[in-house]
Amino acid sequence: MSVTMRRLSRAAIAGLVAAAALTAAAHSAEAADTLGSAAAGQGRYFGTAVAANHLGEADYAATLDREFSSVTPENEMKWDATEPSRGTFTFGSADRIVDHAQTQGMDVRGHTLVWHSQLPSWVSSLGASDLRTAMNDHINGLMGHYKGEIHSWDVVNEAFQDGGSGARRSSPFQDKLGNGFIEEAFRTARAADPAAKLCYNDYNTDGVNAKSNAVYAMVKDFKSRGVPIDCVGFQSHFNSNSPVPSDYRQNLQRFADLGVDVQITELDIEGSGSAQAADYAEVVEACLAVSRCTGMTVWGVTDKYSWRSGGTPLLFDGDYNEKPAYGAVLSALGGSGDPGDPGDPGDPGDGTLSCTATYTRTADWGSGYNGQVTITAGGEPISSWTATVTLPAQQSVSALWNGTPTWSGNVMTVRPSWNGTLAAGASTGFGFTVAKNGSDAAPAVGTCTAS
Ligand code: 9MR
Repeated sequence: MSVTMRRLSRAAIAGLVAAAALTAAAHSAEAADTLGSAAAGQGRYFGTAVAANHLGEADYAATLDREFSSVTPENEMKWDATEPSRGTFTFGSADRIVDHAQTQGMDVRGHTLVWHSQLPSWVSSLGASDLRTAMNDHINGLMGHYKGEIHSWDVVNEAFQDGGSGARRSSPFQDKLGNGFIEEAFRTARAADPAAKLCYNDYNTDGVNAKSNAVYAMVKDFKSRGVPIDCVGFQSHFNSNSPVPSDYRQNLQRFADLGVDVQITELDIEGSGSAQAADYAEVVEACLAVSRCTGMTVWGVTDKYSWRSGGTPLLFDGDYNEKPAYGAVLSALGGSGDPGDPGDPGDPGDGTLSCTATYTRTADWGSGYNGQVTITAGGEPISSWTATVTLPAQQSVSALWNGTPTWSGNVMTVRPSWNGTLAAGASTGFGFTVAKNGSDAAPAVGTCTAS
């Protein structure tokens, strides 16, 4: 689609956008009972990553449209999706997301212009001078197509190495263009769409550490020399190996003090139940405590489509039920649940019984291992649960505790032995011992059902 066509289509839906915005405003005036409306009450946006190929799924679209006020295309604006061969731009999937967001009155975050990953091989094989031209052409191509339609762009993504050195990551851009590529990308981006906020985005920069210190030094230098940068994105992918840092708020604040906005751009926290809920609340509270933290984005709508789906890191389970983490975020945002509202499936009091099942390997001795499945009730108390575990064909289970299994081929269906009754948000679990018989693959845990 050409830039001109995109502008025409935007004009055509302008009326719809205005109508949707009015509806959203009326809704938030009634009760801040969704993430987006509660965040708006705090002067923030609450967004999610979105995949174009799920927009046709009714529950996905309904949850997205009800709860979120901003979207980030999860993959559709990346270089491999938008310029798979030089000078040929393909915007179909990204346009679907942007059009959907606009009809719902949502903001759009652009992700991402210059990144070493999801980069077509034609880019990596260019020589320095051609690469510089290609980088600027790519920025101009994307930002021109969406000019005036993107709230914030992740101009450069993940340009620093992990670990203690604070060095730049090796990439075609870094290796061929040197440190100056980041500055050049930001200058090109500012000229391409002066209305968009220009962000640097990275992970493992959420606390004060060598990597965040290096990004901090770069932003400080950019601000002192007038290089155009407006915001820093903190991806915030957390799990037990990389928990929410205790100095998270302090780190956000020190960047804000440099004169840039900060945004939480890809939040997800592996886990379940009240522990996961508490971690989510901590992140939201940190953002709200920093006046220049302008919004938060979770990295997906539902656990079932998360890039870390095994870790159930999001706010809605695979059946779109609100998890305890959802309630914790909503209440940290100052919102209130609305029991009985048919628009809020999974609210306490709505009668929807649900549970989630998450798997971890707790021990391994080469020829065998122990697995543990944690069952967590959703927003209602439950009296029983059922979880399925599919074992790799070679493996066999020699023992199982705290559950009652029935077998069909290599699929084990487990029901409670003594531990069926769970309060809302409470957890139990069962364990089992497996002989690998030559296969080290992990079992697959299916959807949990509650009664
Ligand atoms: O969630 C994205 C996943 O669908 C892709 O396969 C993956 C490929 O690189 O990228 C994921 O999103 C990443 C984001 O673009 C940048 N920060 C890390 C995210 C998780 O890997």
